[in-house]
Amino acid sequence: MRHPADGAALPASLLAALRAAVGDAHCLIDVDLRATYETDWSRRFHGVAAAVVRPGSVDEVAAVLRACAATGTALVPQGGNTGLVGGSVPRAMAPLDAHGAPRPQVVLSMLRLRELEPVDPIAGEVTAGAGVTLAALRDHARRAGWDFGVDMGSRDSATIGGMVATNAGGVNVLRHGSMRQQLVGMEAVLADGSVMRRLPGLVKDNTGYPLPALVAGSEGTLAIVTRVRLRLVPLLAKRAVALLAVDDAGQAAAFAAQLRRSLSSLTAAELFDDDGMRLVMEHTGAEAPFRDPHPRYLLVECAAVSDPTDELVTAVAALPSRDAVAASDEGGRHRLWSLREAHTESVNAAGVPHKLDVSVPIGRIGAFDLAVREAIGAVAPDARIFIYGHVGDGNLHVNVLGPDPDDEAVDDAVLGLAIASGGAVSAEHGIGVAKVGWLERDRGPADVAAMRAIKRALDPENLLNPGVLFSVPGR
Ligand code: 2HG
Ligand code: ZN
Repeated sequence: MRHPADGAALPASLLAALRAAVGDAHCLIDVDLRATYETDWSRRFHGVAAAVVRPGSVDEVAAVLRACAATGTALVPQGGNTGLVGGSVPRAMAPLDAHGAPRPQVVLSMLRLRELEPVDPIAGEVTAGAGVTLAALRDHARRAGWDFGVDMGSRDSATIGGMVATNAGGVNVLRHGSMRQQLVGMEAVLADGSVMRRLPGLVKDNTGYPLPALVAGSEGTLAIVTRVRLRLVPLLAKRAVALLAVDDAGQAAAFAAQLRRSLSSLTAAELFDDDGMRLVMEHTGAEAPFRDPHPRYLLVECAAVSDPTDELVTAVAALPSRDAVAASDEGGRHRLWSLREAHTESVNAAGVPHKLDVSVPIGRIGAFDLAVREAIGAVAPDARIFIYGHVGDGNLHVNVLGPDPDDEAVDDAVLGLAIASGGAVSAEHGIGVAKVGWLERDRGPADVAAMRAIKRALDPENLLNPGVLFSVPGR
């Protein structure tokens, strides 16, 4: 059996404690068994874990945290490992202890916490374990006549715990909000191994600080989410999708706004460019939706109790788009959606991308889309640029292929422009390790000091995901 090659060795007493906590079979130290937990989905971020532990209950999570706390071991929580900012894999440079020695990093895989309770039909809520995938939750809700308000392309792998920890957004934010808005309660293990449990399913509960809302989006730095209580939304089974060819991102945003006003059934408004669509077509073999290429595309979806096709087609026809197609049968909707949803895998198949997930005031999306291409061209003239995202809520995913993964010039150009445009350096993917240097430039010193104070109060030894959000000394 091969063992970690990293300098940060796992003390024998800790290994014994971890094995006692989760069982030998779920404490992985063999190099090959650890491998998939050590590299992120984009292949841009990787590090060495001294061990990967796979607890099967909240008590086992608590036991792991107590064992790591006793030895100052860093914990890297991981769900489906679909994050895109390096927050769910070990740091490439292990964090150092007070004596300057590398601290071992243990990956805490939450995939075994898969319990899904029956839907509460009166409250319209469900309690789900952190390791339940989004697809499993959605199917479960639908079987009970409800739906879940958040959806995204990585639904088969992304887990509910990871999605809460990162406050994931996805394609339906303009209708239902992001993960934080779905939270009715949470169970989470704190750094000292104690358990915060707020799962009664109360829609209104103003009893003290809203800790679940704070843990949501904290990227595993404040607590380990083990279970959540989630609100469900009505199941709107009739759907229609339209794809509009447009001049630019500004026109896409203006059309999306008009559709939001005229269509109460609108659930999504997504943007992509022609280079992205060609890449997707090459990668997936999809057919072109229009005879001629167009600069940008706007994909919109409506969902309702009764068929929304007519109202969508009427509203789209009233817009001066370059061209438009619509589909309401499942195959046609899927074909149009996959032109947008297959962007991430298509970009990944073409290289190791720089992924800049930025938020921009919606009214400035058109100007930003043009300016950011120029800014990237100035620092990386040969780069391939693909810009897609959730135009209905101002979230663009700027993907750049070409520059070395460690070359930060493109990241600096894009993120600097996002701030200068009144936007944010992260819309939905988080800060992770990728944007640590940008937290203070975006939020300002007072804001970050308050965040650090919260971190110190809840995790004084910096055990939980060190190196994410805030920089720490590394090797
Ligand atoms: C999406 O909206 C995801 O498809 C991934 O947030 C974005 O590939 C990306 O950069
Ligand atoms: Zn997205």
